[in-house]
Amino acid sequence: MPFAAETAMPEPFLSDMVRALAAAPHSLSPKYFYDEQGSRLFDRICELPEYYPTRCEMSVLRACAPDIARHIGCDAEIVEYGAGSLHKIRPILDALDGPARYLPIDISGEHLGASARALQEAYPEEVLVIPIVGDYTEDLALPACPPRVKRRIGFFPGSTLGNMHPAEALRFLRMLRGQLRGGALLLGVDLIKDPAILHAAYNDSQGVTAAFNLNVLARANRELGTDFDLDAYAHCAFYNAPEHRVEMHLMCRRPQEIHLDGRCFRMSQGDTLHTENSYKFTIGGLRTLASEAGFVPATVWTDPDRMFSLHWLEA
Ligand code: AVJ
Repeated sequence: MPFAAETAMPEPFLSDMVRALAAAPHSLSPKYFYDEQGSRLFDRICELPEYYPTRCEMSVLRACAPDIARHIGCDAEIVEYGAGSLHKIRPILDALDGPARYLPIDISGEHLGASARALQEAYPEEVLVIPIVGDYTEDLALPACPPRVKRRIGFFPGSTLGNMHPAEALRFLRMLRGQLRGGALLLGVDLIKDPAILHAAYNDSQGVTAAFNLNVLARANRELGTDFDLDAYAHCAFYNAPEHRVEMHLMCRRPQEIHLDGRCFRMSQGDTLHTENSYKFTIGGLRTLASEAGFVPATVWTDPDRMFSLHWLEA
């Protein structure tokens, strides 16, 4: 029964939103972007001309798939953290010569279920797809490996690591190392580059990133019964060079009262809800971070323009 995805624990969206509104500076985890609507908007972001990370990472994955497949070997189990639409595993599956088990973990259950079914149909022989609905930032108990599986390979593409503060990233990598011991982690991270390129990637001309950012308020209205006036908030994204990160905020354009859980919260004009950090890395900086987490950094693959990097980290 590969598609009886395990039911996720209810997420603490309500308590996190209350906390975000109660204390300044207001900030909310970017994981709340990814409901059905948000996951669809994110897929559209990945197609935008300005949003280079997905394209660059896919080009590295395609170009280096044979070498990556050699690193993985056969009879491996691949666990993808925050798997989304399951596009990125395809070049790897195409290049693998032995059978594999593939465990995509994602918080958006329906999106994952549909993507997992499509992938399983496309690779009926080559791979067994076992979707897991859950929050991969928590130390989920993964199903035990069958005896045939030699080692577990983590796959964490998309520079999602960049959503975490450095201390949090270190803690998360340590947890992954615990899950992958004896195997390896294939980690994709975005690289520091011309701030104009970074700025454009998060301020696209079609406004899809703005819609993605604002969707978290729409989601709160739908799921928590808040009364955010979406029109009163502006998408705001910029590169914070000293911190090496792109920040996304929702900026309040006029004074607001927000009702939630029997309480009333106020936001003034110019106040922001900080919705995401997207840290950018140097290759050396990432390797140092990985070493601190207990990994042994090995091969690095990049595109010719060094926009994006994929790291093979022995666990
Ligand atoms: C999927 C978290 C890597 O930070 O670039 C895209 C999400 N936010 N546009 C990123 C995102 C705005 C993306 N990550």
